[in-house]
Amino acid sequence: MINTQHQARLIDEIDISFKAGHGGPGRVSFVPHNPHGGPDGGDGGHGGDVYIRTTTDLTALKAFSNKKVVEAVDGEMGGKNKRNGAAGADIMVELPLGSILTEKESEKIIELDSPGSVILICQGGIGGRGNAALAHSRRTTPRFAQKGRPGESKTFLVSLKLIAEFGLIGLPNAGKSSLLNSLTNATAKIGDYDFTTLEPNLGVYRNKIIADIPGLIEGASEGKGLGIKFLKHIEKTKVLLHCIDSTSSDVKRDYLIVRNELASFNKDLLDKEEVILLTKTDEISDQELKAKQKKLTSLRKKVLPISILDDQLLANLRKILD
Ligand SMILES: Nc1nc2c(ncn2[C@@H]2O[C@H](COP(=O)(O)OP(=O)(O)OP(=O)(O)O)[C@@H](O)[C@H]2O)c(=O)[nH]1
Ligand SMILES: [Mg+2]
Repeated sequence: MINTQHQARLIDEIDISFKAGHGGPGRVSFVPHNPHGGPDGGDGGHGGDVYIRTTTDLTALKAFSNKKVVEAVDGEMGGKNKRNGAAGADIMVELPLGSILTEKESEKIIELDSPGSVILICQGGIGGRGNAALAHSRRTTPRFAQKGRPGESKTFLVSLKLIAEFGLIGLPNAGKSSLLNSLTNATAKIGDYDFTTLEPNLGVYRNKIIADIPGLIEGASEGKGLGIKFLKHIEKTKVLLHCIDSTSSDVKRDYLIVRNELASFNKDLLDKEEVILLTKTDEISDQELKAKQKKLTSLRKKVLPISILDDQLLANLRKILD
């Protein structure tokens, strides 16, 4: 679980059992008021299936904190007059993008890595045949019917590892969530104070996922601020978008603080492609911007001025994401 101070916690590991519906039993019945009418019991209905749909709502696991068993509906018993029983309703379960499902028994792994995709996780049992369907020339009046078959049932450990192509990182208040909202459909909370973001946010830009994670501070690797545990969510990203507030008095120091914390978590993060975004440039003069860009040149990284109030600068950033 990701530890946050004030807000609900983002659940990122949980056991969930899925149970598809049992097939309904077939019916034993005979055509009434007619001694030669024969059997007319209908088949049982199919048990409901359990499907999983991948959602970009990262908090979707919250729904399972009190409800760890998800069951589809059983099929109904077959009716008289050869009517089949109603099928049990299927159930659609939403799990967050980046979930890794490990089946407890088989240890088989399913990764949910494409938004909106739907998979059948547990198939409902077929309904039993009624005595009408069981009759044939040598057994014209069966006085029995089949039971339905049980639905599949599986238990998974669901653990969440965000899959994003781009990861927004930086000190608190650098403007990460504002950028996520400007670039994508996300509606992350924005605030002019540190640690507005307590849980990672995701946004989708042209089918590519951008993750915005809580701000890092010096000593985060020793647990300061919100810590660095959530850096696991950017381990899979291709490119880091490192936000540095251009109004800061020492942009290079800001950069190095965050890089140090990345290294403490996992040195491989340092080898990822990185673009430095000098944010909030509408708040400083052109001259000041030039001076600050110059301070960062020794890092040999691409440095891009950005402001959520400047469409041209935002367009420049979009080009990098395309
Ligand atoms: N003028 C100006 N203000 C900005 C810009 N981008 C962000 N801000 C402001 O900067 C403050 C911080 O923005 P956030 O997007 O919440 O920053 P963050 O990096 O996500 O912060 P944490 O979640 O605390 O780490 C807010 O008051 C924003 O309105 C910008 O381009 N120009
Ligand atoms: Mg934020």
